[in-house]
Amino acid sequence: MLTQNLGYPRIGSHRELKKICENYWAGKTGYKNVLQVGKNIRHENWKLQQETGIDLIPSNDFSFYDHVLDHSLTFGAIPKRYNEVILKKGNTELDLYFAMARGYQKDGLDVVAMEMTKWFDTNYHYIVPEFQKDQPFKLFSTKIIDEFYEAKQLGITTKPVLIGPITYLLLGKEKESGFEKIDLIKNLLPVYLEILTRLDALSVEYVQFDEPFLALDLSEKEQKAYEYAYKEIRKAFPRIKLVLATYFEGLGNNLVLTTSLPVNVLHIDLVRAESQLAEVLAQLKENTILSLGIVDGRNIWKNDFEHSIATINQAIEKIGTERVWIAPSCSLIHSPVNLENETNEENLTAEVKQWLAFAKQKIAEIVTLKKLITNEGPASTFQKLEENKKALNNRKTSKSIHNTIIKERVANLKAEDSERKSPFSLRKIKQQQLNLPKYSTTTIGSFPQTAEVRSWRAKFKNGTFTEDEYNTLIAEETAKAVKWQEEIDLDVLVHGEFERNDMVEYFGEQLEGFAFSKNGWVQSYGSRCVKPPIIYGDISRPQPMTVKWTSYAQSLTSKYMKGMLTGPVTILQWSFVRNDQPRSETCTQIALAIRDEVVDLENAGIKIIQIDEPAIREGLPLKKKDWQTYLNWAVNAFKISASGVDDETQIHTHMCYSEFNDIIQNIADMDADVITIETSRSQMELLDAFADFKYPNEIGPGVYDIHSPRVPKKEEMVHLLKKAKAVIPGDQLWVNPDCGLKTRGWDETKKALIEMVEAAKEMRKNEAVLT
Ligand code: THG
Ligand code: ZN
Repeated sequence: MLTQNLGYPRIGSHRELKKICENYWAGKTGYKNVLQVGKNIRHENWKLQQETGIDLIPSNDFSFYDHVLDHSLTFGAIPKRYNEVILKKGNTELDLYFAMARGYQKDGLDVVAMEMTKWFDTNYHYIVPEFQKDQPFKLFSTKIIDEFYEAKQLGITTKPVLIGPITYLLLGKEKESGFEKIDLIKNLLPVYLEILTRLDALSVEYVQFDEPFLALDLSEKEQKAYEYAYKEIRKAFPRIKLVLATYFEGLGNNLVLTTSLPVNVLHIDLVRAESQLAEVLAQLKENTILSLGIVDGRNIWKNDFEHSIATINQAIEKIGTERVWIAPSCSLIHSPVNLENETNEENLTAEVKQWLAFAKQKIAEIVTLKKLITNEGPASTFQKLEENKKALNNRKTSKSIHNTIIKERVANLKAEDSERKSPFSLRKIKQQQLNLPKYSTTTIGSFPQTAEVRSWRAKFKNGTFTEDEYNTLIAEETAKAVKWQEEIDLDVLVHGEFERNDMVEYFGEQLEGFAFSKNGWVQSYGSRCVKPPIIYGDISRPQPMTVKWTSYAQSLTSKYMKGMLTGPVTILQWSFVRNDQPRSETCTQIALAIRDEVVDLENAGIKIIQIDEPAIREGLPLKKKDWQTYLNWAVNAFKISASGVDDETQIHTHMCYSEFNDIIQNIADMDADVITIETSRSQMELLDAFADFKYPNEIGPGVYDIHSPRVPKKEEMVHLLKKAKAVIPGDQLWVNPDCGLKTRGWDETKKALIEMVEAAKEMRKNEAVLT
């Protein structure tokens, strides 16, 4: 029996990677320092895993920005537009790499970044590979070989990790027509073989191929491609031990295919799909080793040792100890790094802390489980089992988890609680009393979170500022933002969210049933991280969360101030969620808390309230057969949160980061009076889904991309609005940016919004002339 890890967090235990990269991008540090920090993080991670006693330690799991982008560079899948970046004297491979990740605007060049999208159903974003017809591949970056060698110099023979060839292709995007990306396998495979040749020369023993697509729905052609690719690899390298890693779902319909692939070790996710164990054991080929993904890589709860031991023994009984390995369910990049860094009782009480395990603790759990099974550990190992039982029992019986009032409220929900009083057609008439112009202008909610605003919050948290001092500064900043929005003549204003850190964390901190860490950072994309709140108990709202700042902002203006809330599905999706009840139950509890907030805002005189749901699409199950169940409870949760108000109160929602074509019916079912969506990067293509569907409610298609500092011109936005108007009646349209502006600077924000308001005015003027 061996233990293996599939991947360790690479941000560093104190976000060292973020800091060095951002300094490098700002021109504040040199290339060598960046490489050195990367090296330090890798060494630290390898040593830690070695000392803990993990048998197979991964390499190539490190990345300066994103591991999918690493592969594109490795395979030489570099879009042509970066040629000039490569040719520029003095640019290194790292500069090219960051150019692909973030775009390149200097030396008179202006090259856009590659697209980014969500990694399966996680909150991690990867850089999408771009494929042309006949896309050539060649070994360009030798990162994987270099890192294997680097570890070997330290005396550690690692298990290099590669994204498998089929998953790599399926993650990419066809940038021209006339081919299918899966057919590129013939061009791609030789590069894999070359990498394996080089690793072979360095006496590699195990190589891990990540193929999460084996846990999704596959076409027949894709299944054939799997058979082809692994047969070729096996044929070329009979000696190297191949580890095939699947995760995030069960193998389902791909069970027979997967177990027939000629690999030495098959890894399966038993956290997401515990019930697949028996069928996999029954189907497994005679000599294949089964790696049990038993420690949750996607959540922060301590492993249940007793339960895991029973599962492991079930496998051992069937195939013997030698053929059973123990592992985390997936790479640990989705876990925060180290629970030991949580020393602040105010954030995380000792009670909750004893229920948790971050990446470092999960590694130790895997080793302990092996010792318990094989009986090879010291006597103290058994004490660990007792401690584990005690901690789990403490959680099960904790008084802070259960709240009978909220449980009863959920149980007593009626169908009418998730319906507005009247249908939209009637609400629309009543909402005419808001007297908003055609093509009303608004923003999505957040204004720039400048370094200064962040520093106030940091000073307040560390005690340098009193609460009064902090509140005064936030109030001034809010007042400035309100005044400025009035000056440029926006129709519906926002307060700017200067008091908020993150749109999920901010609510988590104010709700009962949530805990939050001080250092529990998880990579979201590149250098950007999030600190997901931890939902450990029944959720309730002890007091209003946003009424004070929203009312204050409303008191400064006679225009409408939009109340800004995060929706229940997004709060659920971007938090670590309790595993002792269904997600749907937790989501409904959050929905009730948000509903109460919406009603309180209405009572405070707020007429327009936005409930953001950017994560509703990414919450979709990975297999289509599970979609409807999810959509039913997710849409219902949103409706519970939105339906406590009168018809005259206008409910907005906002969505981004996804394609909506396949769930347009469900978006309509949410029945928000207005939806604002990200559309500008696709030049309004996305709106076609809404048009084809004859989406009945109002829509604000984003008219400019907020992910870039570029200031759009009025004419561009008028052009997009005309495009929108060609498919959606003008009186259904709003005018707004694609998304919140918190990552932007003030200068470009101001310029862009002035142009945007002018664009809306031009639309109105044109139509006035016509009638
Ligand atoms: N919040 C959460 N998840 C998200 C987003 C979010 N997932 C999708 C998308 N938005 C990801 N985008 C971002 C954008 C910015 C940042 C993180 C994710 C960000 N993070 C700060 C950083 O890394 O410096 C830290 C934030 C903080 O100080 O709390 O800027 O908006 N949950
Ligand atoms: Zn958005």
